[in-house]
Amino acid sequence: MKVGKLLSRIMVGSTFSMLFAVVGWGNGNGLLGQYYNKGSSTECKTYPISGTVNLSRIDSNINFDWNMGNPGDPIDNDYFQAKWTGYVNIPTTGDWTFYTSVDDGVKLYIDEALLIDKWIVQPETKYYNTITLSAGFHRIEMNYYENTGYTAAKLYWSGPGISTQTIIPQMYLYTGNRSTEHLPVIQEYKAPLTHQVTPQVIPDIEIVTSKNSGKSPLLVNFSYINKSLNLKIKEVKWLFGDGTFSNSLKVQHSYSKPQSYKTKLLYKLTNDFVGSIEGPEIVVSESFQSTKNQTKEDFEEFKK
Ligand SMILES: [Ca+2]
Ligand SMILES: [Ca+2]
Repeated sequence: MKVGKLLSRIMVGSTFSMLFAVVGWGNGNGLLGQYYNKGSSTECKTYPISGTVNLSRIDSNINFDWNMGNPGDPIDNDYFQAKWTGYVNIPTTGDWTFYTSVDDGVKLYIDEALLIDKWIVQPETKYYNTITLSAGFHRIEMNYYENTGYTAAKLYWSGPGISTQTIIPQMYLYTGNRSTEHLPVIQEYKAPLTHQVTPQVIPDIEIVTSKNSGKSPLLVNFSYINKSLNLKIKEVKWLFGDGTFSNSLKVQHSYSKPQSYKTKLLYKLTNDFVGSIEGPEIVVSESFQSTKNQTKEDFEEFKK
């Protein structure tokens, strides 16, 4: 079928499934998940992962909270490793960000790039890194280990058309025959890799203000909620938008001049990550009492 004819059929709205069949999107089967019992702390930290595969299956995506448990029989609750391999089908060319949230260790590769390299014992921690990818299939490999205690492994992405972090859905993940139907054979990774960069932890911080508008003088309480796992805020700088600032974690600020103020929070985390968040715009309106020569109209306006 010619593309023009196909597109015209799509235009009439009845053949979307045919489009997916043609370009190969939307029918991913997941990634190959291979799990290894390692028996000791030393063994589970050994990389690269090798040895006997004790459990092999297709995982529709990587979105696991095993808590104090395990991925399934016969894998133990502690001291195991896992490797997920396959292809991710990138829908649109552009900058793609991959996020891992793991307890304990992780190494994430896209094609030949080692995007995230945190092969350490840690409580569940999220990291991300960005890579420019062309539309189509790219090799993906996530290596993982659990030492003791809690265990979790998740893989998210965001990119053109996917603005919020989302667990990579099954429809974009391919393994086995599903992937080789579309692909030339890609050789194994070569190490060391040239694309390695330091992964960053994503802070999850929300600004809380007591009010965002009101009449002068306006007193506003500024504070924040830190929802980042395992990360504490070490230093802050509140920018109130009127040229003044404060280094107090929680602070009250008084606005006098009627206008709107753009606020911002600069922060430094315990891992020395430095970031900033735009705060709400504070709108201060005229106080009736504080101004002279009020007209009756002003008074009516003030009452609203
Ligand atoms: Ca465990
Ligand atoms: Ca653990």
